[in-house]
Amino acid sequence: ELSSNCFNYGAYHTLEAIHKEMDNIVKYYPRLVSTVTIGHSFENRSMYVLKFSTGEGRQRPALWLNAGIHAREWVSPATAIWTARKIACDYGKDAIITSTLKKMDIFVLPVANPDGYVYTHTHNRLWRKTRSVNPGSTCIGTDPNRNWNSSFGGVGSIADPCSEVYHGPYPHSEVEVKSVADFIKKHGNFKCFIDLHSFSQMVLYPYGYTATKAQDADELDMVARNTAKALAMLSGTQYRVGSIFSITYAASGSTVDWAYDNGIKYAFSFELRDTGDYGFALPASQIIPTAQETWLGLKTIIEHVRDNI
Ligand code: PAY
Ligand code: ZN
Repeated sequence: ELSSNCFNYGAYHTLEAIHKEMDNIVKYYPRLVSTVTIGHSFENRSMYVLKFSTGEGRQRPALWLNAGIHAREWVSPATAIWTARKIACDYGKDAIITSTLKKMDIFVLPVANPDGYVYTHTHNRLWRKTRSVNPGSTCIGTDPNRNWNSSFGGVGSIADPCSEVYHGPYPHSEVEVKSVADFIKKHGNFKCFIDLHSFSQMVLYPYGYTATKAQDADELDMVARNTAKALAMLSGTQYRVGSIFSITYAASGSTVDWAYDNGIKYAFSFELRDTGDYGFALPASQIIPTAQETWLGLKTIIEHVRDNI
């Protein structure tokens, strides 16, 4: 179990260290895990994905775990890499994970906005967006969670490149978003998409762009409630549940709305710890407790997906 490994899961890491740890996981679990480079960022960093697969065939039903789309939400990549290791360790031991991987593949993208993530280490801890250049503006970056082709440019996104919720010049203008979207469309058999953000402690489902209920809202709400319940079992952490629009605010062009409107019924977004005491600067001492409780929630979703596809 990664015995000769010196990666500390209870600390925040650079992009380089996270990518190295992904290679390390593959080294220890080569029959289960492999890496896939699905593209490159604006500044040419790898969009580096872990693929968990036990089965034959190329387009098995699949689940996508997305993290770090917003650069400053550091507990998201930290939780994703912890989760990746957990999946690898638990395969063959945990009944839910083992049976799920018999039937489905799992893809984990721990840092979906690598340029932004690096920038939060080198220049500005609170950077949110990508680092793409906006012609005609001195302001940098697009909000990748407003850049998807789902009600692009609608309510809760802003046309000003200087805004934190700038939607970008056109849908999937951000190569980081396009890489994920293209991979998922080409694959064609994703059943579940989970996007990890922080902070606020919420399990969210579509829509963000409208108050209108999603067709599957009742089922998604039930799953999200069970997810929050399971998550709270570990240490009582309370999560709120609802659609993005109803319990946060309007957000057009968001990741999970795109997933949902492209046929991925089980689309959820987590807002991880905390509720604002530390906010984005969640102390590293809370990484493992966050990842552990989140895992109970994720397993609730995974089990439901396994049984309903
Ligand atoms: O998770 O997709 C979601 C909801 C919308 C998020 C967004 O604005 O993109 C909510 C915020 C986020 O995680 O980016 C919440 C945080 C605290 C923020 O920056 O306002
Ligand atoms: Zn976010």
